Order: sequence, then structure tokens, then C-alpha cells
Amino acid sequence: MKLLIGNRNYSTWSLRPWLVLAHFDIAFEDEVIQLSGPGFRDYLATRSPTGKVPVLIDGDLVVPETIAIIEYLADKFPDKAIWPADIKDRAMARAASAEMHSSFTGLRNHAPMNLRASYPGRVNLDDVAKELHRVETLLGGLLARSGGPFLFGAFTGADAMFAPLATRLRTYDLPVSDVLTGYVEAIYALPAFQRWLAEALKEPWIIDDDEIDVIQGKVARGTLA
Ligand SMILES: N[C@@H](CCC(=O)N[C@@H](CS)C(=O)NCC(=O)O)C(=O)O
Repeated sequence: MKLLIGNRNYSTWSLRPWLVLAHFDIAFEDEVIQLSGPGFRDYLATRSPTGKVPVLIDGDLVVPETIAIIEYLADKFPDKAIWPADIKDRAMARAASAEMHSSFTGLRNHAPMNLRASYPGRVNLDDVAKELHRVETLLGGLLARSGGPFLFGAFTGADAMFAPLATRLRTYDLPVSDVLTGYVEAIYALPAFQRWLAEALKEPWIIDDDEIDVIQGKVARGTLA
């Protein structure tokens, strides 16, 4: 199996299924497709039916869309506990994952994943306060219910879905409860996440659209080095 991914420093959607594959010790290779530079979208369109990453390739099967990839892996490897064993937990894990997939656009736009960076205090909290409150309620509720360290006790696909959000909380030092701070630490302590992070920190590429200085108009496009 092969997973096509974007830049590790910035590509939130790529991180999610990669974490599932790596954490659950599923044999796979990955290939980074740089999400910047002249003509990158044309090239991406030749490799991905949606023109986006991630894409899982398993023989003649090509699966785009993060949620579909995670569901396929859960189907293909039923012994791996990618979703929680209990049917109610599974429903809640899928609901949280679907919410992550469809929501939190404020956090996405105003606090983009940027693993190499540290920008405490740079996000205008008015832009993200409502979503942070929802994150607190959703994740805090699941962690209280499970006892942690992950949303359903052990790491599942739901944690993979929220891992990029955990990095945003850290990168921008967003104000959250101790419970959520502990959750961020649990994500960072995960060996699979550490592997991704180590590779991300080696990447030289910059994507202006994901840099807060560019987003906030403090630096002109194309001038970051
Ligand atoms: N709905 C897709 C979203 C995938 C997505 O937006 N991927 C970004 C990278 S994180 C991408 O490929 N962007 C390409 C572009 O900007 O043209 C999924 O769940 O996988």
C-alpha cells in the first residue's frame, strides 16, 4: 500500500491517515507531493482523482478522502482496533471525526498547521473563541468519559482526525483547559506522531497560504525564507 501525502509540515489531511497507518503498524510506503511551486496543482491532478492529498493506493484501488481512507483501513484490518470496540463509542468516534471533517473552519483559516513554527498569542481569539469552546466541550467530554489519555482511552481513528488540531493549540498557544493541554501532550508523545514531526522538521519548503505572517498581511507573499 502507498499513501500519497503533502508537505508534512503543513498537510493536516495527510497527517491523519498516515498516523493511522503508522500507529497501527500497517505496512505501507509514502510519497510526498509538494503542495507548492509552479504547476503543482496540474501534477497533483495526474496523481489524485480529487486533485488533493491524501490518496491511498492499494493495488488497483485508489482511495481519496481522509475519512474514506481511514474507514477502508478499519475494514481491511479489523483486528487493529482503528475504531473503538464498543458500538456506542464507535458511533461517537465517527460523529466526532465527521464534525472535524466538516467544521472548525475558523481554526483552519486563522491557525493553520505549521509544525516547525511557534506563534504564541498571534491568533485573534475573537476569530476562534466559539470553535475553541466547542473543541473544549467535545474533546473534554470524550476525555472525561474515557479517562484518557486519548478520546476513547487507547488511540483510535478519532484521535488521528484531531491530531492536527492539537498541533494548532500548541503552535499558537491557544487558551484551553488542562485536560486539553494533556491531550495535546498525549498526541505529541505518540511515537508515530514523533516520526512524522521529525520528518516535517527536515522539510525546507514554505507554503505562503499556511503562514500566519502572510495570512495576517505582515509579510508579502514569496518573501519568507
Ligand atoms: N476532503 C479532503 C481534503 C484534502 C485536502 O484539502 N488536502 C489538501 C492538503 S492538506 C490538498 O491536497 N490541497 C491541494 C491544493 O491546495 O490544491 C480529505 O478529507 O482528504
